[in-house]
Amino acid sequence: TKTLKETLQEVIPAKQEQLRKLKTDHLQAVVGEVKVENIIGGMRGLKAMLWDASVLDPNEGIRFHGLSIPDCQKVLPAAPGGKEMTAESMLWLLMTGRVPSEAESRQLSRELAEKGELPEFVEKLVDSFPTTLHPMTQLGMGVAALNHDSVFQAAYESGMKKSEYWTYTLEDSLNLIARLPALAARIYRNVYTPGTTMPAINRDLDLIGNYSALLGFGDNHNLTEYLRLYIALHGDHEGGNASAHTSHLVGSTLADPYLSYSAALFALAGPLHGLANQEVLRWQLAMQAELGSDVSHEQIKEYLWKTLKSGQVVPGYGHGVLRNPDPRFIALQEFCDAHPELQQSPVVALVKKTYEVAPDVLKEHGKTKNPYPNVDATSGCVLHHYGLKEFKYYTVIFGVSRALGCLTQSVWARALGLPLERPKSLSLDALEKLIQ
Ligand code: CMX
Repeated sequence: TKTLKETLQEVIPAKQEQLRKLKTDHLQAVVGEVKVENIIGGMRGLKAMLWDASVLDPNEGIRFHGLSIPDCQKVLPAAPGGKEMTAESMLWLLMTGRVPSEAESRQLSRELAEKGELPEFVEKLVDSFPTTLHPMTQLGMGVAALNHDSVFQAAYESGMKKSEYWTYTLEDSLNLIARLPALAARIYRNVYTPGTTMPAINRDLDLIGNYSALLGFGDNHNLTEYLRLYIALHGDHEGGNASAHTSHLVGSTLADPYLSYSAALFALAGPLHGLANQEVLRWQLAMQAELGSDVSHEQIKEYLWKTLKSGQVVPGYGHGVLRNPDPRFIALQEFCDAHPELQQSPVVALVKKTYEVAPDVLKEHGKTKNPYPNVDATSGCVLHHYGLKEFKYYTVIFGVSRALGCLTQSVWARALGLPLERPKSLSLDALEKLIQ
């Protein structure tokens, strides 16, 4: 069985060659045009980044190296005793473009478990945060502090060669992914279950099996399985989304993976991006509190209009790229359909009922280009049902997941020698001059 690093060593030369050919033969080829719309419209639709691990189609949704979500659910190895794909399997696919064997996936689980302990000073740092500090702020700060042990930074200072950048970036990335469960779980325990004792990391468990146990939910097999699916699905969503793009930009300065991923986490912490899953639950619970649990479609419709008329967005709906229901939303809904206990949950039922009404209301409202749900519309209600009710924590779970894609790209950016990112900006006057 090869390690992840050995497999990467095998696949990197072909990609380097692909890039070399583009550089030598096609540097001047035109792939699109820049309109004023792109410049003042958040660069929506502008083809301006290289990101190999996943591509987002507006209608079909995400594909990871060409594999759709249902494909991944079929071929990616699950944890022993489980059915859902693991984070390690997804990481292996994202990094190498290959589907790992069970043995490869298990070996990676073992490697990550062995690296999973936090340095003591980071434990102390996290323990010193006020419990009122938002869990995402705590996560971003904890990740940034882990750069104390960055092997990339140390090797850069001692003069490593460019061709070695990716190996140190990989080592940092795996160390960071390995430590995220302990960091994220410590934040949860400090804020929500203080005084409880965290178990030690179990070297025979997968990353998310350990995360669930560290959080205190190790006995809940269905929640652990849900977390595996959730984290694999949220792992990557091409490069232009705010967290991925931030990580890529910061990494392009040769800041180490800890610094670039902590920056990404602060982008994820915005309500238009990852924080939406927290907002969805807050909004659905407020709806439930106002209308009771047995609500009609008509009542939900009125509640949606109330939200819209008060100038707020409907959280969990709309997307910068997608123009159909998000296949991640559908995969999580299918998880609900397959688990009878979730059919009994009033919040899961409310999310489903909202989905039956919201697209038509948003179409009539007429603003959003995509009236359909994104993954955040449903991801929180299942956590809530299984007892992970503290919705301010939900984006942290997203943050544990998105490391898979962002750090994969960090490794590839170094393997391909991608340059510092530095687009051209224009002032309003300069823009006006250009269009005269
Ligand atoms: N409810 C109400 N209005 C919405 C809306 C929603 N769910 N989604 C978009 N709109 C509005 C926008 O605010 C914008 O209004 P203005 O013209 O007044 O500024 C208009 O519709 C056009 O927006 P768009 O082009 O369709 O959407 P954007 O690409 O600009 O933004 C997104 C995408 C996700 C920020 C937006 O749909 C939104 O705010 N959704 C709610 C928050 C959310 O669920 N975010 C999570 C996204 C997934 C993720 O990254 O995790």
